[in-house]
Amino acid sequence: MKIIDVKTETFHYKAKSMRDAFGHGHPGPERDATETLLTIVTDEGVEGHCFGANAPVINSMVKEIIMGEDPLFREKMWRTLFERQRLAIGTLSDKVLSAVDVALWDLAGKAANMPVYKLLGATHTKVPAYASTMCGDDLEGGLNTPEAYAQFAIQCKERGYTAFKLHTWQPPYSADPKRDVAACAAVREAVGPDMVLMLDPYHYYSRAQALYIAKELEKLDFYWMEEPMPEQSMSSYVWLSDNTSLHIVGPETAEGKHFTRAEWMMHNASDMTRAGVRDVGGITPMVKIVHLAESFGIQMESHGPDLANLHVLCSMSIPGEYHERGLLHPFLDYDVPPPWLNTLVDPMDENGYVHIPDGPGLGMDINFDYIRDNLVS
Ligand code: LLH
Ligand code: MG
Repeated sequence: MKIIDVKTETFHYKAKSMRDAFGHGHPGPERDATETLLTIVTDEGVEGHCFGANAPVINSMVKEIIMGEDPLFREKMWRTLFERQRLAIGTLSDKVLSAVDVALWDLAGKAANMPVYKLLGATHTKVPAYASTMCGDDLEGGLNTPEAYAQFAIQCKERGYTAFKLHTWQPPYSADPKRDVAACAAVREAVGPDMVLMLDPYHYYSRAQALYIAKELEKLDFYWMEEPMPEQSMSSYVWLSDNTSLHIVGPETAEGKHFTRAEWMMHNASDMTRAGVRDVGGITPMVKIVHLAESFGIQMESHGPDLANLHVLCSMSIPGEYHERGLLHPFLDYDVPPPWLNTLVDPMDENGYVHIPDGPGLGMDINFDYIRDNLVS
């Protein structure tokens, strides 16, 4: 089998959320937006897909590297793209590597007529999800006060979630450790002792501020906290983990793929490691992190609602406990699929479990008619 084409199709849709000046998502007025589908085509008619591709970089850099290759030589192509990044890190990002690698896994699954999680070696068909909120805002009825988080947590509990993660306030809204703790306390009070709770606060607190929050979360019986300080400073995380019994999760956004996760594990910088396909450059490096974590007896919690993460999670023997479902907000309905998909990639039952699609490859049910009808000319 050979790759004979690498296509990107960019299409219009109406978005109901927007990004603020710091890049955080919030609900917003309906606006025109675009999405891009990457398709890797073979001479045997088997194709692999991934959404969220960067069309200019795929077309100008990736295409010439993978054209003509056997699509099952994923490791070879991933390694070539990784080495190519050294002199092109500004353009050939880990997100681009991820889109290519995920499309190649989708293709491999379709060629084998098997879902990716079974190709990897399955352990589960369903995993618990946590409700992962958007960051705090100042919207009336939104996530503007500790009480608003408490009300939303009750709503999520009623929907079936057994776990809830607060993303609290970040600039342009004022980040404040005391308000974060107040929101966490209000949520614990509202949902009772059994719901699993996590916090992902402002990512640039000092050590003292992060430790203050951690100590308060110990009292509130929180499960974990992630990214309260810049992850470039691994020693800050070694220090924080040493000083609290709260589980510290990371790194999430630190660059460096499985290499960085290995360093953090070696230095006991966190209690649970973290990876998402888009952060680390695809399923291929993420599986390396999973095996590394298993070898050290460390839990790996996946980042982001990507279907590819779910496939990795459903093939892990050491947890990987939760699927991150979100980002959620009282104004938005997460259970409606985007117009380019006929069904949700992570449907959740009333007991808070997400079930993995069992179709070949990633198992996405793509609405190709919608894409064709809305192509950017
Ligand atoms: O800063 C944010 O908007 C969130 O932290 C976001 O990146 C989210 O994806 C996250 O960290 N989830 O765990
Ligand atoms: Mg996070």
